[in-house]
Amino acid sequence: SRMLRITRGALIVLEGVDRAGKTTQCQKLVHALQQSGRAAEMMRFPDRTTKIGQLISSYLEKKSNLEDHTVHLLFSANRWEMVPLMKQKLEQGINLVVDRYAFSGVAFTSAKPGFSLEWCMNPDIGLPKPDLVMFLQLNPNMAADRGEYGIERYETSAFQRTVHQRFEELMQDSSVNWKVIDAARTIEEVHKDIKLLSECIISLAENQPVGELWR
Ligand code: ADP
Ligand code: 2DT
Repeated sequence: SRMLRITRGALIVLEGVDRAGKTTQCQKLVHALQQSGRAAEMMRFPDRTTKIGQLISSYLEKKSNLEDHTVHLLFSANRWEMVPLMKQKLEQGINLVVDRYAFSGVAFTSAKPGFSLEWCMNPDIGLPKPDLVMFLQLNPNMAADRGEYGIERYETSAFQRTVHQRFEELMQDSSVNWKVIDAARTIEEVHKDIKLLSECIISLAENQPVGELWR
């Protein structure tokens, strides 16, 4: 027909250890896409604004304790509760730039003793699959140079090293479109790479349905 077809937006995720520059780069990417006339919005996980997000936030701030399996499932539920909104925005042609996703979920919980990668992945199977996951690669020593670790849970160099190893294992999975970005450069240099990769994937994604993660 001669009706206008609205092409879908792309789901773009930034992952990496603390201090790698995820938030900085998500904001710059959204801005750059908007400047070039594309609809783009940022999201982040955990989304601390929902009821589930408030439970998570209180846990991360060490104001409450939660059993390890329980908190893992809350992080996953915090993604699932946003899925209807995410799908709606993608269908409306809005590109979503997401600061952390299921990969952080798996990397952080599986860094705890007794948690397999497989167990951790299960609750996130079937989430909207990112068209592109950029891993901001930065060695933990350089990350530590970008500022003191904060007081939140998980913010210790020993734990972050294990998290980094788990991310390396997740990146072996070729069903996910991983791109490793050298995050040890200037903010502008890193941004240039991220923008180029994102523009490419936005064009490619237009003609494909949104996939299902790990299925
Ligand atoms: P993340 O979201 O991955 O934890 P942020 O974007 O919050 O990282 O950045 C952490 C800190 O490092 C901030 O102070 C930020 O200004 C700084 N930073 C971000 N990218 C770079 C970079 N490429 N070089 C130097 N410092 C950076
Ligand atoms: P920031 O808000 O500073 O990114 O820190 N985390 C995150 C998990 O343990 N599981 C998850 O599913 C997600 C998305 C990473 C959030 C902290 O919570 C951790 C750091």
